[in-house]
Amino acid sequence: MTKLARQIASSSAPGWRLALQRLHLRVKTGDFATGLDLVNAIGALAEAADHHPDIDLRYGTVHVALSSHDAGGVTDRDIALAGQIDALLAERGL
Ligand code: H2B
Repeated sequence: MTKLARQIASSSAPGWRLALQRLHLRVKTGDFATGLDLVNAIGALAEAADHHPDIDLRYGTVHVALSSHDAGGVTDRDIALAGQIDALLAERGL
């Protein structure tokens, strides 16, 4: 198991799953406005980090996928942003 796979499997990014070379998280937001607000907050983190997730906003859910395009897979930059997104969700009780 690689170091990164161990990090994903342990506590670095709980709730996230690894598939197709990306880290995925589905967040239940309950309504569109809460999801939109979350997308904006994740966008601000992404701009600050210069690292940008793919985000799918639906009425009651937001799906976030993280990978490093230049590396063609998951790197420490994705793990770091996943951690920041987790902190955001905890602040918001999501
Ligand atoms: N975001 C993601 N997810 N992967 C990247 O490789 C990436 C990025 N590269 N945001 C950044 C921007 C790069 O284009 C700039 C030049 O740093």
